Amino acid sequence: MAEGIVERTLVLVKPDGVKRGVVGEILARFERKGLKIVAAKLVQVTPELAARHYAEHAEKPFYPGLVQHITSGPVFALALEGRSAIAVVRLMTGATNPQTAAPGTIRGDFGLAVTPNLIHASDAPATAERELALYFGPADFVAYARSGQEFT
Ligand code: D4T
Repeated sequence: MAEGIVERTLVLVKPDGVKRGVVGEILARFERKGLKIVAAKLVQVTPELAARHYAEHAEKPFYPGLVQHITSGPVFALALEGRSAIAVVRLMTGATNPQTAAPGTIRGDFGLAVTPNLIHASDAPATAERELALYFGPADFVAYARSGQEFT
């Protein structure tokens, strides 16, 4: 019955989420869904790391504000693993603008403003691979079996 290949994806709870104290609530949603935490840490993003992470947006008008926000405090970086994890996490994240993100999604349930939109989630396999390598080294990943894995 299991469908979809097992993938890894990067999630960042952005500084607004960390400062508001909703890391636990966000993490709980992913755990409840059946995704496995395979690496996690609190990171103070430097301007250099922000520039590498958001290189594709460098020419966009919102870029300076985006870099200012992501470097304004710690992010909680999380590597999640599971079947179709990239698409599943994007669905749970919701649309970029929390004002139009569907209720039930993280952005739809927790926010109102687009720059402090709570979380970042990788959008494709190549992006996930590149972004995971920005925040984690090979030694950060831990292998273990989640109980109940036969149902996910
Ligand atoms: P990420 O990549 O962070 O999961 O966000 P999305 O995939 O949903 O959205 P995106 O790449 O278009 O934007 C990246 C990041 O920029 C912020 N942003 C975006 C902003 O501050 N102002 C804006 O007008 C837009 C479009 C929010 C997410």
